[in-house]
Amino acid sequence: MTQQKSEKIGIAMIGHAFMGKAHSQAWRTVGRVFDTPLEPVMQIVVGRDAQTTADSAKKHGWAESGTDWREAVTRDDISIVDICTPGSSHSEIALAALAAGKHVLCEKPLSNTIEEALGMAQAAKKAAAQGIKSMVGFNYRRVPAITFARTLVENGRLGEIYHVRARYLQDWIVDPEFPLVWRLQKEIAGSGALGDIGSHIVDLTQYVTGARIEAVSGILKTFITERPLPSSSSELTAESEGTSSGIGVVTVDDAAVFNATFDNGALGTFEATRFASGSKNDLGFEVFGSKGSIKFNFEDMNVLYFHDHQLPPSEAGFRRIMVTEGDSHPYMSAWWPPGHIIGYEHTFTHEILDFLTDIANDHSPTPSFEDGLQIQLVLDAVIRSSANNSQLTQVERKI
Ligand code: SOE
Repeated sequence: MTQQKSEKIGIAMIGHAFMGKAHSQAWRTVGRVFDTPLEPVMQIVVGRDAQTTADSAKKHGWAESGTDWREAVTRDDISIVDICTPGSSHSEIALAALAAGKHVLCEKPLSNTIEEALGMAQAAKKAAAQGIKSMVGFNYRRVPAITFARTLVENGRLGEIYHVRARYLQDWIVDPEFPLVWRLQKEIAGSGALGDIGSHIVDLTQYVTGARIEAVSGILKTFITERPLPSSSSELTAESEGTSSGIGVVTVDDAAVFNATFDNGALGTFEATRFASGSKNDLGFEVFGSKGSIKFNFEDMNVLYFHDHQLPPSEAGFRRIMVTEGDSHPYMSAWWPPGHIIGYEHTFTHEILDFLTDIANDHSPTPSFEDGLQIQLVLDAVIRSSANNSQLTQVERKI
């Protein structure tokens, strides 16, 4: 099903916290920077509390606000549902939206359980036959330097891939007095650092290398097992509500480390932690191959380091490439002249540009819900490995 150029397309966004803010920025900006094939209409934002959602609508540029997502996803003036809620509600909302014939952009991770992720992937595949598109919001794929890294690998510039190393280091909960927010509650978040930030580095390394993780050996750790309950009831869960002492139990991992084997023969090492004191959002990866290697650090996100191993040893070493050349690097022609760098929020604009373009051109967006399911299966294998003395554990295939 293709839609005509510059046709308006109504958006309903469910959830308006950090990801809702990032997505709102992208919906506002995409048509003002890129020649989008469809003109997004920011029709309604839905949240749990009427007043805070109305305030968010006004601040972030939504025409309406509401508290009933079931009503929003069935409206005739809505064609895209953008899910920006915690993982516990992704499945219910996505299944309803797909059944209503809406295109769905769903934040990562796809869902908190394999069963739900499988159901979402199956529903998305069925809806795709009717021209309905769906995508998972792994936004870092849309960092120009990361898209460029994938191009280098695809063009054979790294040759045979031997090693993949990835990290995602944060430190926002090192303080034991940090409250028991929803990201630390299994029934809402599904898992801790593993699913929240580990999912990003699983997606990125598979995207850049084009390979898939086959088996893992992992360790999960919860450093601080109890925390003060948050003041706002919205952050409380059934389990923690009513706890007399004002202290709740942390039910997710604080850190995950795992080794991996890829189906292209490469070895992988992964670290995802919220206890790397001093590291705020240190996402990085390195890929080492027979003909060349790359290094990326999100804290210097406009740069990719590339080593061409075919150069004479006298010239060997990692070159610092500014990935800002509009004529040769992805997305950059729409922004600024070379060297005028972009930031975190631009990745969401690129993600939504690609989603709109795929809808308009009747192309299948990536990462798909099937890709999201496969990532959940990798995370599930890490959990099973950690529970089994870090035994090497096969990633199940349910696709
Ligand atoms: C919290 O760890 C978080 O907001 C993640 O949920 C996002 O996916 C990541 O991009 C930034 O950190």
